[in-house]
Amino acid sequence: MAKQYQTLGEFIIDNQADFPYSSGELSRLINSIRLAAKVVNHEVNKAGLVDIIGAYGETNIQGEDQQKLDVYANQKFIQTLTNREIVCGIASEENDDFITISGCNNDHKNKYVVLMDPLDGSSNIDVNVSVGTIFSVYRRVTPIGTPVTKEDFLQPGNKQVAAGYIIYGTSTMLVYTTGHGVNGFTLNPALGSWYLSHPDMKFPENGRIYSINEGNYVHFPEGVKKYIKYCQEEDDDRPYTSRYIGSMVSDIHRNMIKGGIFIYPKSSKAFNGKLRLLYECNPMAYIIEQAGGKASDGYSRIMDIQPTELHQRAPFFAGSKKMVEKAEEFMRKFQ
Ligand code: AHM
Ligand code: MG
Repeated sequence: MAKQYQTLGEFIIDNQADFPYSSGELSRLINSIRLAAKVVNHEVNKAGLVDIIGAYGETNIQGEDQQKLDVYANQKFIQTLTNREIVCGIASEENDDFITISGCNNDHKNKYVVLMDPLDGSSNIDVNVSVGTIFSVYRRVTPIGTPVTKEDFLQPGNKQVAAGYIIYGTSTMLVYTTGHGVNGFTLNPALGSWYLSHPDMKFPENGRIYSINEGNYVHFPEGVKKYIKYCQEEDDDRPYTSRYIGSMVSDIHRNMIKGGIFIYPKSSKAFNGKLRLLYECNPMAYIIEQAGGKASDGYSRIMDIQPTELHQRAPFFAGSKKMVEKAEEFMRKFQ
């Protein structure tokens, strides 16, 4: 039960019983994430002040330039997650392969794997626009006591035990779910504490915002083109409003509060779209569904896709249930 002025620490303790497995473990895991988030937030906040913006000079597996803050955030999250005896493996957008964490006795006894995008929307850093961190947590499927394998990471989204995002925006928020609704905490930077500011977040069933990179219009499938035209038509509550930040975390966070749909479809240039299934689409889909929204690839549920690759991409249609259903209707009709 949400209480006024509750801190994240108090909230975790009060809600430990909600976690289906060992409650102490989840607390330690969320604790390490909240700590890394504070450290990264501190660095993101002074991005314009010190010489930390700009390209790092290397490219990641997707061939994209890595920004210095991407690398920094990646290191901080890996460090803090490694220090607690709870995570046995980490997969990150910034690492070609997954990382094995053996535990201090080198016994591979830890039970959870974390998949993350340490700094999503990082092209926005240089222009002082909100960025985010996304994380997804699974229980390992290989036997405890053995090193993690790819199988532990290639689980469908419906097997997630926790997921969340951090948004480094006008204020910094941590929003997460363990399968019992979605709660949002805002960081008080003076005190360094997270306070429950958005208890039991709900995606409005319908909305009036559509978020899509319309610059790619000519490359979109017919169903998406027709849906965009539908959003722009005059009728009842339409035309809708177009809002696209280019940071998925921020776009979806806004739509969750105001009601809307976020689409990153496949296109004639990118057959599976751009966003990564395991550490971008799945965790956001878990949060969205837990808040009463819907997330699909245009035809079926994102969280039911069986992954085959760590960095695989998926088309993403996510947000207010009625809007996603309408977009799917167009996808089916104009296949
Ligand atoms: P990134 O992980 O390399 O930052 O890319 C993901 C981001 C999303 O946050 C955002 O929705 C999308 O890329 C924007 O892409 P585009 O510029 O093609 O619209
Ligand atoms: Mg990303």
